[in-house]
Amino acid sequence: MQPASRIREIGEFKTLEQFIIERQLEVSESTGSFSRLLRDISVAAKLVNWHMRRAGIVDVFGQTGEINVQGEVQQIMDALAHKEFVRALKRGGECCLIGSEEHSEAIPMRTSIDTGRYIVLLDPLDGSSNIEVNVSVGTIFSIYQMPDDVSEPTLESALQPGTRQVAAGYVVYGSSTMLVYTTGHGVNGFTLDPAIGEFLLTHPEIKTPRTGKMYSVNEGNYNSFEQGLKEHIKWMQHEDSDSGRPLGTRYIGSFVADFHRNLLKGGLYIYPATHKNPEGKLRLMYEANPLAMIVEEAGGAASTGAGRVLDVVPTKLHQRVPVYIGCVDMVRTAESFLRGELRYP
Ligand code: P6P
Repeated sequence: MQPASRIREIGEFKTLEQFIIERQLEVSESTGSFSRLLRDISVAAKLVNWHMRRAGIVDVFGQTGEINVQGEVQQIMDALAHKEFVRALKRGGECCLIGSEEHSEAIPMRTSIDTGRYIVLLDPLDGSSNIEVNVSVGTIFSIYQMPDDVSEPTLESALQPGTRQVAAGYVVYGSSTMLVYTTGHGVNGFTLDPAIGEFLLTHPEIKTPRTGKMYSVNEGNYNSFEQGLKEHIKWMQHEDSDSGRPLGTRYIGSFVADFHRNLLKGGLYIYPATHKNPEGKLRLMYEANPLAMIVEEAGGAASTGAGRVLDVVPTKLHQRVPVYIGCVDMVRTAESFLRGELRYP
């Protein structure tokens, strides 16, 4: 008789706070400041999760015509998420500057008593157009330290290449709510247990496979793709059982959700330059860079097609880049097609 699979007691799971304290030596000057910053981010994530889980209720009210669900709910949710993160970071006092997709300018956070030296760049709610159809959405955050030679936080002090991030993470509000982050010492995933209001370490030391059987791209834009990408897509669709092709396609229209699935199962997410978005659609500072840090730490790769995402020297807070991100072998194959080194047919 097979023994029943052992159900772990809740107390066996390490909470995010316990994990952060245990690991705080990873980030230099472990004065506890970084630990408190991450706690502030997790508090905001729990509040956004609370709003998210009632969005459906608002949606029902919206169907009575009382609330314009489509635009307002999305706008409410984007603004709400932004507000929760700004409020939590302001109260925490560890953050000196915020760059948010929801705010055109960088937001200074210091008051006279604050000495925080962390800069947080974030997309408070990525993919929010999916909320009213109950598809997973996410928050993405990137953390830098103020340069040592800078006393007052300015936008310039935030515009650092992705290689200088001290930490990066995302929250995916899906069938469960997970927070995944790295400080450059492994990637760890925490699942929110709403019953106790804690993020629990459920996915320690996440590693992504070298290759995968899935790719994510909006093929509706196919005609505006550059030739190398067109050939790459047709190559992935070619029937060749020896090489495991054709690959499958999964494209949710929510970067965090597509990225998270590909991180765990293997895959390649592509948002290239298109006629409508000639620089690509995804933002470098608070979408591409943080997920690039995570995927590289997990053994994957992230490219603009022309080079490493993390090496891009930023010039603007909201600049966009093309993104090829996921399993290292799949990203390298994409780059080879884009350079014309690989051809199809
Ligand atoms: P498209 C959401 O707006 C987003 O930034 C990503 O989350 C998502 O992957 C992408 O845009 C979807 O864009 O042009 O395919 O609808």
